Amino acid sequence: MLGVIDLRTRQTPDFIRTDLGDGAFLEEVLGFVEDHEVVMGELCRELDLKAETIVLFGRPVPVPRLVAYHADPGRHYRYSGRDHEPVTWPPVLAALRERLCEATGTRYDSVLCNHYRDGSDSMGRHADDEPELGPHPDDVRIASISLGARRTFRLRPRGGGPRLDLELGCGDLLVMGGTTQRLFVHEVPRTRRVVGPRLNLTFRCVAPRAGGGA
Ligand SMILES: O=C(O)CCC(=O)C(=O)O
Repeated sequence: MLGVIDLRTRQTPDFIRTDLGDGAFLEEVLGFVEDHEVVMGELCRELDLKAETIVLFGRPVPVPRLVAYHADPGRHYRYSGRDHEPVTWPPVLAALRERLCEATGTRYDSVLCNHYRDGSDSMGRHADDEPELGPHPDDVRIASISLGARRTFRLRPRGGGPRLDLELGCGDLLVMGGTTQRLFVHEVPRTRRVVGPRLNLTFRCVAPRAGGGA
């Protein structure tokens, strides 16, 4: 399925599209955030980043990264077994969202922020297919902006097959679209390399919860 991976074609002057087969695709803009040092500094100060725990086999286990969830009113999000209330957008994050929505043509209403403090922080294998993202996983478009240290972003076909490693660098934008969430899982593995902090922002479109305000 991934034999086409080197056949990259430019869809617009900025977006590099990678066809993963069977309707799954990635779009990347390298260096989408040019003023990344300023943006990352402000985000680290202003985001609602928190250490979280999840319950595994009945015991609380620390999540290996800091997490924040910012969203429009009513956009609650349940993941890792926890409900996340929408927290308002700090100005720097709101400005980044505007830039992203203009570039992608998608009106993102929420963002999950993951702060990897060093190489021992990670994200486990999963797909972004929670019910809040809509009834049709093939319509889900996730836009991910990476800031700080370069880390490996790994995709694996759910049905087995070769994995695809992308090295996401500072300021890069990655959009996952089409059937990607149905056919693939993704992760950010731990690394023994000495790496500095990394902030990743995954912008999403979340359905408003009934009675939760719009
Ligand atoms: O940090 C990343 O690049 C991936 C984050 C991610 O998989 C997620 O937020 O669902």
